[in-house]
Formats: sequence, C-alpha cells, structure tokens
Amino acid sequence: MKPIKFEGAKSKSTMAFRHFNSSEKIQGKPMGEHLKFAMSYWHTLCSGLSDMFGEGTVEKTFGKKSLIDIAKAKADFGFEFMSNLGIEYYCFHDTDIAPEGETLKETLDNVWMMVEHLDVLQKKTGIKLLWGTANAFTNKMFMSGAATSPNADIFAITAAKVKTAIDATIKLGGTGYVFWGGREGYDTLLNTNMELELNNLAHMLTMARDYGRKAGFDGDFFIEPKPKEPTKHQYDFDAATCIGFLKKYGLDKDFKLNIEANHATLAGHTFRHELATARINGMLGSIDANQGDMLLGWDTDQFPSDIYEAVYCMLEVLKAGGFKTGGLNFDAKNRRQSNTIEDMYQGYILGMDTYALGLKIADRIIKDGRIDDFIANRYKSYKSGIGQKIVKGETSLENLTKYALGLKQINLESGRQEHLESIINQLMFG
Ligand code: XLS
Ligand code: CA
Ligand code: CA
Repeated sequence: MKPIKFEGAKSKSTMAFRHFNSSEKIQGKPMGEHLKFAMSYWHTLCSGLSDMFGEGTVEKTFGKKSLIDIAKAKADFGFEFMSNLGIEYYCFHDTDIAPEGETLKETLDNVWMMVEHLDVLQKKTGIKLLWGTANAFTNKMFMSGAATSPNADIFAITAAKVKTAIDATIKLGGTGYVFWGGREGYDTLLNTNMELELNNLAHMLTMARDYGRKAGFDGDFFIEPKPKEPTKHQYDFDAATCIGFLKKYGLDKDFKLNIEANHATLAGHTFRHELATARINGMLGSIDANQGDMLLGWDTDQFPSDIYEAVYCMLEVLKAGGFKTGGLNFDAKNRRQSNTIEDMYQGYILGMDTYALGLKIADRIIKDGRIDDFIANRYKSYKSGIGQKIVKGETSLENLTKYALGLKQINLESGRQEHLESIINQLMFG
C-alpha cells in the first residue's frame, strides 16, 4: 500500500483525502495539529470483526504463528498503516500490544518486550503514543469488575496491570492515560455493595495518580464515560457523573475526560452535550471519534461519517482552545462485511476527512459569527442591571422579589431554532 495523498474536494477517489491536508492552516495552526488523529490499536490491529452471532471475517495474524511473532507483526503493520495515512498518534491497551501469559508475571513481561519493540518503531517513524490503558475487563477473572471487584485479589491484580500500563505509557512518551470502566458497574444490587465498590474505584484512581506523578508522568489521566454495556449500570455513566465523582474524591486536578461519541448517544445525550459538559468544567481532555447506529441499541463503534456531528464536535474543541494532551482517537472498526485491507484504509480516510471537513466548517461558523452573536444577544439581560447582579451573585430572594413585583411587562423573545439551523445548513452547503 502506498501513502494516501490529498487530492482535494474534486477528487472522486475514496482512497485519497479530499479534505484532510495536514499542513493546511486553520486559525493559523496546521490541520494536523488541530486534529491530532490517533489509531486505536485494538480495533485496527486486533479485532477480527466477530460479533455475538458469528466468527471473525478477517485474519489479523499477519502470516505468523507464535503469539509473540504475531504481536510484533501487528505492530509493524500498524506503524506502516499509520505512516501511509499520515496518522501521528496511537492508543493501546496492554493486552492489545502483547499476548497474555500463563502467569501475571509472564503477561507483564510480554508487555515490556513489546514496549521495546514499539519504542524502536516510534523512533523510526516519529509516530507518538497518545494514551495507554490497561485492559481489566476481557479476562474472565474480571467478570465482576476490576477495581470494583468483590474480590480483593482481583483488585490487586488490577493494580499490577495499571502500574505496568502507566510505566509503559511513560516509557513511550504518552501524554494521556485512560481509565475506561470496563466492568466497573453492576447488574443487580442483590449482589452488590455499591458504596464499597465506588470507594475502591476511587482508591485505585488515587493510587494510579500518585504512582504516575511519582514516576514522572506529567500528562493527563482521563476517565472515559459510558452508561451501560457490558454492565447494566456502568459507574462512569456520563460526563456529569464522572465530574461529580472526580470532585468528590479530589481527583479533578489530575483527571480530565475522554469523551466517546458512541457512548454519549448510549447515555441518551448528544455527543456535543457531553463535550460541552466536559468543556465548561475545564475537563475536555481527549476524544474517541466514532459513531453509533441510532436504530441499534449498542456500541457499534463505526467510523464517523456524520458531518454535522463532526462540526459540532470541532466547535467544542475550538472553543476549548484545542487539544493539549489529548487528540482524536478513532475508536472505530470496519463493519463485519468490510473485510479487506482496503476497507481498513477507507474507514480511516472516511473518518479523517469527516473530521477535517468538520474542522473547516466549525471555523467557518465561528468566523461567520451569527450563531455566537445570537447566543450572546439572547443573554443580554444579564449584562447590566439586575441581570448583572444575578451573575455576580450579588442579589437575594428578597431583592429579586421586590424587583419582580415592580415589573410592568416581560419580553418573551423567540429562541429562533429553525433560523439558526438554516444558518448552519447555509454555512455547510452554501
Ligand atoms: C469500550 C471503550 C474502550 C475504551 C478503552 O467501549 O470504548 O475501547 O476506549 O478501554
Ligand atoms: Ca472508547
Ligand atoms: Ca465504544
């Protein structure tokens, strides 16, 4: 496979970029730096595209037999794939990069062996690690959770995996470390001590923070909210729940959020709602870019193709001042019937072009100014007089009652949703 080229919007090729032109500047900054695209190791290099009803439709052993040889071949393919696409970052779980051994020691040693291999590939290509994480949900020992397991030995094994994954992240220069809850949640309170489990989860995150800081990790820790799947009640339900949790346990200075599009919609929110919730709390750290299917009630992890969603996402990213330690990780996999290497490239090209176009249109919306002006104007009553006192917290129920009793008439101004939606369409399609 050859490097994928930028051919511009007129191109009819689906094996070329039509919008993603890494060096093109938007708001004075190259597109590549705005978008910080990352490859998800698990979907891209490990998933055979099996589902609940059927086996995988693609083979990802890369012609090798032993587990270690397969792991190295995956890494080699992955770095060639990223280089061809011009993707500068990747994300992994410990179990994506290295096979599990017979014992915990063997498993952790395998991770270290692969870290050395990845280090060489990083130096050769200039590709960087965005974030690392520990998989504490696939192995059957985690059936009842990891940091929230009812069994303290499982908690200890989780700690060992988290420690190694943090060490690996530091060694590879990762700027983020993710905690996605996995099986941290419950199916029934008939067998669950929720209070103890939540306290233990906080103990794990606190130990990870303290260990990471001591070991020299100066990036961000991220929590990735998800409302359900695999458990009925995932503890990290959505952005607001996670922020409340982090504040309760004093972790909000070191943790930010990794918002996934598909998890947002599973929570009954829009993607933008989750991003905005994180942003206004100063916690928009990183993004898992994908999309779900509104007619299917599960986490389908599809490559993003919805331009509206990408536009609203990039508006939030621009408003947050861009990514610092995070980026846009394609936590996405091909559909089961898309089972060729070409499909893998086309999935990424689709996602990258969707977000590049999203960025361009978001910039256009900001420059146009009509939406921002409308919102600012809508709240003008808070700029002076009583409104200003409310905003500053300088009034009371008594004062406001006196003021309200003196009101002669009130102005109910239209929210003009349809007008605003037309502006968005104008700016998107002309
Ligand atoms: C699963 C999650 C997972 C995290 C990393 O639904 O998206 O892949 O991103 O553990
Ligand atoms: Ca994810
Ligand atoms: Ca997902």
